[in-house]
Amino acid sequence: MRKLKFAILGTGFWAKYQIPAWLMLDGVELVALYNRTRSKAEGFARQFAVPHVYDNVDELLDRHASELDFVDIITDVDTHTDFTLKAAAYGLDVICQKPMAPTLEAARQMVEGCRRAGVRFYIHENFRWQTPLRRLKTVLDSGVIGKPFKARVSFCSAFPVFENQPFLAELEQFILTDIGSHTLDICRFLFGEAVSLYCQTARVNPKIKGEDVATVLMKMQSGLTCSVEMSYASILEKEAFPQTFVTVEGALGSAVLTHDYTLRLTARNESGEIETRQQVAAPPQYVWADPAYALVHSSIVDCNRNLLADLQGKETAETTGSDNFETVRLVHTAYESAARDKVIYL
Ligand code: 89Y
Repeated sequence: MRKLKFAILGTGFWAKYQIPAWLMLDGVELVALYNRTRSKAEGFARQFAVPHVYDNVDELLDRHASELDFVDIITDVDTHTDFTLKAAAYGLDVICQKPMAPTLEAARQMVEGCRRAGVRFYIHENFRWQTPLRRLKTVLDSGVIGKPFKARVSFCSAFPVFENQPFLAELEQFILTDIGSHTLDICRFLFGEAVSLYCQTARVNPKIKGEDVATVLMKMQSGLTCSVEMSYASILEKEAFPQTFVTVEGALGSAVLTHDYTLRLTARNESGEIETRQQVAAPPQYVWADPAYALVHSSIVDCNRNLLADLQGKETAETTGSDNFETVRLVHTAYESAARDKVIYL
């Protein structure tokens, strides 16, 4: 099968992992890099033998659109809409990092713009591709704990996230866009769509602009109630970054995803006694991954593989633009709920 040619727009923190993750897959060829600071893109080009470097997106698209199949946008959120629509205007398929856009309206423009241009549009949303979460989904789908009626999804940490990603401290809307995009997507992945949502937020760290704590309560279409907590202000006995913990209670048992990728299943055994079984769903290890982020970085490979399979017409992508629009809707509904202190019906 012909290799799909692509360009990466943005060579900041995430490109360090996104590029080697792409290079693990057969079927793609990285042709060009863009970064507003050219020297950074040049460094990556030398490291990964990428032939072309630009500090102007229009120039890159103008020169290479005819040979490219898609672009992978890994810039900060403020440029996502502009770059997506530019690439779509050249007839290129687009992959864009989460969060899709700074506002729901901008996200709508991106989905609509790509649809009108007749190009495929995907969001690189990788948390749902983490090994322990995939294992949990398999367990829930097996029916072993029966119909889930209640769940808790938790991402609480004191990891110094602003050291590696200083721009996060400048966001007026921080944790719901940065981590809520992931945790609320995990809820959709595991439990389907929501019908109502209530949210409270707080800012504990005085050095950042946005909220660093959020608690969301959702009623899902299935009837399940789901509480989602996220925080970067949580000084806990055992730091767990970047793990998401999940507890699901079903009519026949419960599933608990906890520290160190441990999944505990509790249900009645054949003799009717309640029994807990444990398994460990550790992520694959890659030499290029930062050990502190290994769980997240390894999931980039599986996310990219799924998007590539869709581009090649072999599989359906999970995180298309229109699917992820529903996650963006939850994020912004959460802000609205917190601002109005009201339950919002979706
Ligand atoms: O930006 C975030 C992400 O997508 O995963 C973890 C992170 O790097 C910090 O919250």
